[in-house]
Amino acid sequence: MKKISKEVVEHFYTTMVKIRLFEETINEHFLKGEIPGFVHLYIGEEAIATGVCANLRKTDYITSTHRGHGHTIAKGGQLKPMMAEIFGRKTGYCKGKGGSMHIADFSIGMLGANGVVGGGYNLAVGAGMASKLQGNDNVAVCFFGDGASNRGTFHEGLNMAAAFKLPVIFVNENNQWASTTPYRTTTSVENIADRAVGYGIPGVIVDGNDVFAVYEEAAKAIERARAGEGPTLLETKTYRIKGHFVGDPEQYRTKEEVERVFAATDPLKKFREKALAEGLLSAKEMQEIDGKIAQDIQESLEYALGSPYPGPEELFEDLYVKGVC
Ligand SMILES: Cc1ncc(C[n+]2csc(CCOP(=O)(O)OP(=O)(O)O)c2C)c(N)n1
Repeated sequence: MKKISKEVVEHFYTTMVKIRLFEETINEHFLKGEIPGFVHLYIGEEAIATGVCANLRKTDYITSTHRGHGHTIAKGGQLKPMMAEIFGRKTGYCKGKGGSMHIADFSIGMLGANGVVGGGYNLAVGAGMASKLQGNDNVAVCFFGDGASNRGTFHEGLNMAAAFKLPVIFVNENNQWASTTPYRTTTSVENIADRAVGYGIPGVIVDGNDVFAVYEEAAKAIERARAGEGPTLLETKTYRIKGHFVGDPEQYRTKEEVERVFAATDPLKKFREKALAEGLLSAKEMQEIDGKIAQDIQESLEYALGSPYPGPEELFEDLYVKGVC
C-alpha cells in the first residue's frame, strides 16, 4: 500500500464524518415530516465516495445516483445549499425545486444526482468524451448501484467508453440490495466486475467499507484514465444499512441481519480502529474533527430552516436552460 499523508488521512475522516452527520440530520428531520419528497441515505457507504473522490481534482467530473449526498459532499459540495435544497428552500442548489435527487454543482464537476436509475453512465461517457476532444486529462467518475448494473445503459456506456478509450471510471456500489430485491436474485454473475471482460477493460473488486483500499484502487484506475489508457470497472462491495428510502418498512430483511452486518462493516468504525492502532490520528484529533463537523452541520441546518420557500410566481422559472438554441 502506498504511503498516505496525514493530510489525506484527516480528509478521509472529515469527509466520512461529514457525510454520516449530514445524513443522520436529514433522517431525523425527514421523520419529523419537515422534508418534502423522497430521501435515500448513504449511511454505511461513506468510504466509497470519500476514497474515490480524494483522488479527484476540482476539474474532474462525477455523476451520481438517487443516493447522492455522499458523492456531492466528497466532491466538495457545500453543506448549506445542499441542506437548503433538501428542505425545499430557495437558497438550495436548485432553488428548492429539485430536492435530494437533483442536487448538482457544475462548478466542482458534480454533474448531478439522478432519479433515473442507470442515468449516469452516458453523462459520464459524454464528460469523458469532452475531456478527450478538448485534449485535457480530466476524468469522469460514474457512481452506480448493483441494481443499475442491470440496465441497458450500462452496456451502452461501458462499450462506448471502452471503444473510444475514454477517461471514465465506473464505480459500482454493490450494496447487495436494489430497493426490495437482493442482488443475487437478479444478477447472473457473482461479481459485477466480472462483466468488464465483455468490454475488454479491467474489472477490479475492492472492499467498499475500507476507505484506504478504495482510495488505492481508485487511484490506479484514475491514473490509467488520465494517461489515456481508457476506462476501468471498479466494484466496491458494501451493504445498504438504512432502508431503501427513509420510511421504508424493510419487510424484506431482518433487523438482526442489518445490525450484524453493520457491526462488522461500518466504515467509520473501521477507520477509527485502524487510525488508533496505527497511530494515524489520535482520539483527541478525531474528537476535534467530530466537534467541528457537528457545528458545520448545525449551521447548515439553521441556514436551511431560516431560508424561504420558492414562491408560486417562480413556478415556471428555470425550466429550460437559457441561451441554448
Ligand atoms: C429507470 C428507473 N427504473 C426504476 C426506478 C425505481 N428505483 C429507484 S431506486 C431503485 C433501486 C436501485 O438500486 P441500486 O441501483 O442497487 O441502487 P441502491 O438504491 O442500492 O443504491 C429503483 C428500482 C428508477 N428510479 N429509475
